[in-house]
Amino acid sequence: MAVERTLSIIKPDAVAKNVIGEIESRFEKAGLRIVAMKMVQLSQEKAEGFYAEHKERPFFKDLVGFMTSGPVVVQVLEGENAIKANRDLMGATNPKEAEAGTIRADFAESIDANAVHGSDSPESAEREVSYFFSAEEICAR
Ligand code: RTP
Ligand code: MG
Repeated sequence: MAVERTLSIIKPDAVAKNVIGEIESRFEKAGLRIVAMKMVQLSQEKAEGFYAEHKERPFFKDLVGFMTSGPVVVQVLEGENAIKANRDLMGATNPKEAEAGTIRADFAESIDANAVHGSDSPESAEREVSYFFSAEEICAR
């Protein structure tokens, strides 16, 4: 097993619900470490660039509108198989399909307001981590 880093975002709905700590706790209990973290209000441009892979999709405008609707917590999680481990903790994109006990099953309202983001591959993790953090902002153990 390999130690990986992945980008995690606590989305505006979960920040508004005041469940940042409960979500972080799930990462920590699963053995993932937070090695970089900040709370930010995304600009439209920053959100569009982040989700550029979806720019031709019908939900793109709503997605960008939602991601800029309030502050988010952006963080780097580190651990064994961190990319998949985080996706497993998150649950399915649509909370109605998310397994019981996952973050989206417990905290998300809808496919749009679905509480968290997690990188979906080593390539996207690398791109997404460097989209938000410089090397000096990541605190390696
Ligand atoms: P994320 O990127 O946010 O971690 O979510 P994901 O990998 O599970 O889903 P993805 O396919 O990358 O889609 C990104 C976000 O777009 C919204 N979405 N809406 N209405 C729809 O059919 C639809 N499909 C996707 C979701 O909020 C999803 O998290
Ligand atoms: Mg995705």
